[in-house]
Amino acid sequence: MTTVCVVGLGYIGLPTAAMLASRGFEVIGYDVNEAAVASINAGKAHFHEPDLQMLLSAAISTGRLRAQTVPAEADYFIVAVPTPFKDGKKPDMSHVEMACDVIAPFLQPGSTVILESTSPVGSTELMTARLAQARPDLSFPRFKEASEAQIAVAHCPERILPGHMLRELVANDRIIGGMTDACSRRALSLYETFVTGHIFTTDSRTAEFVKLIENAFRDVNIAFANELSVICDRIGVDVWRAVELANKHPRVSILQPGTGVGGHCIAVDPWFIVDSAPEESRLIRTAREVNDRKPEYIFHRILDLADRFKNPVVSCFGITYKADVGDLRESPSLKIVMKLLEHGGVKVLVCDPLIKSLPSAFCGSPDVSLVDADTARQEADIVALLVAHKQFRRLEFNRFLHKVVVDATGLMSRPSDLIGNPDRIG
Ligand code: SAJ
Repeated sequence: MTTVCVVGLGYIGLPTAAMLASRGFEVIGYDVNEAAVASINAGKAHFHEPDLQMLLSAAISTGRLRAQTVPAEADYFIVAVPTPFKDGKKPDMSHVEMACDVIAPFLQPGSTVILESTSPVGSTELMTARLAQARPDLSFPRFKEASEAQIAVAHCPERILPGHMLRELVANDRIIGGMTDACSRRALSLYETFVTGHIFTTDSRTAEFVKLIENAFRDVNIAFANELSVICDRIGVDVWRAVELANKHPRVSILQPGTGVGGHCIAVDPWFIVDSAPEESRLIRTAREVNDRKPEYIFHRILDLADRFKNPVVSCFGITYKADVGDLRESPSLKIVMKLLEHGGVKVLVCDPLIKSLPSAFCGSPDVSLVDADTARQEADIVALLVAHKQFRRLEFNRFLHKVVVDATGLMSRPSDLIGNPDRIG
């Protein structure tokens, strides 16, 4: 029986572990978070993702997956830990380093270590060097050198989209970048058991860069859309209609403006490119800055409109980081609500069907409460449409016409089948 140790049971590691268990592997999930480990062993996912709960329950009940707070010996190690940035927007690789230190004692001749976390170029080589230093008794690959080593190391960046993770885990094409061709082949033998998309192999540095430019590409394109929305406000053009019509051109496909870019990926990864080549990454840096400025811009628009009311009530529709996902990480809409509360002088009503309670940062504030859509509409002086959840696409917007509306989503002006689906435009 082939064993896989998945290091990090978060948004990427847990779906991957459950998927591998469903394919008949014996999977040991390792995480330092004791509460998450206990919840997983009880068959309960510690975050929401469509179909994950079902897959996890089956994996636990068949005994193919178990979670623990120590790693175990395995044929494959998949490292799926966070790679955020630290001060100065520099990559923080401490979780990957810790993962190396903790799995090193469990490596055995024939083990393959795969880094899935999005990482700066050169990380797989650094990871290999760190493992080699911890285990001088084993032979490790050297970048692009032909000779075979006992341990294989490769990068296989995750590509799955929150909200569609389990489908994309299987269907998406994958890139594998081995330290050597032999390493790529060993990693390939694992992924080809469950990936139905194409799997392309390359070297580790190229694979690292490919992942970074995928997310930077999206960031730059969203920044273009966000810049257009600000220009359109200035010159009095409906940005949604303009984008829709521009996209009728066969070679134009503009993304959708919004409240900014949230989540733990697109708002972070482009900085890894900027850090590696600061002088040369002017467009990528500017795109990050344009997207980061968007929540501030929307906050000021709301504030300007609030001026005309004595005790303004602002109803914010949506605070998660994107449509149809209950994840608040780095949410631009959440930042807007925070800024309104910090500014004071406004009462904020939050309506978001995907969250059960307000984040703890708000607890105790008398100026904010979580309400249903009817209350949010009825009590609002200003309606701020911040996230295009599908529940909001069904709202009757003619009932909002007497309200002052700030629409960052296009909910009020776009055809409903295009909203929340930026990849199907025009
Ligand atoms: N957004 C817009 N306008 C758009 C599209 C997105 O404002 O037209 C905003 C969203 O509201 C959200 C942010 O951008 O705040 C990011 O959302 P997203 O759906 O573009 O991407 P993520 O962060 O959920 O997932 C991305 C994906 N990368 C790409 O599409 C290139 C996913 O495939 C990656 O696996 C993931 O990053 C990751 O983990 O790297």
